[in-house]
Amino acid sequence: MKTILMGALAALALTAAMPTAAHGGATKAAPESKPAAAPADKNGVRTVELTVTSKGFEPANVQVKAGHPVRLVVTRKTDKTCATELILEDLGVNQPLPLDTPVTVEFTPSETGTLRYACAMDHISGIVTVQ
Ligand SMILES: [Cu+2]
Repeated sequence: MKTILMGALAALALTAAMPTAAHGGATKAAPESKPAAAPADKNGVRTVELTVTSKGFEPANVQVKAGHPVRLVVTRKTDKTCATELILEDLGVNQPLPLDTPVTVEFTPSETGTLRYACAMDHISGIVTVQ
């Protein structure tokens, strides 16, 4: 599935992130203890992994840099949450979060500040801090 949304910022695209390994088995160990601010890869894209657990979005605050592309990889790991989608209003993002399936939200923040995202009912939220 591929969805292109128009947003206030350029180069916003959502793609389903299919892991290279076949999904469905419990074979993939998730790196749970990554620091919130991941280093940029060689293409300058900063990949930030988020999970949705019964506690909400984790980590709930990540830091990125203005003018640098960001790739959020979001995996919902529980059904005990109302966060079955991620709404990032400032960017026009409304991304469904299928269970145990990483989905990718890519954008390039143009200015410093904070981008707030939340579930559809705005109960559970997190922040991307743009520096
Ligand atoms: Cu909710």
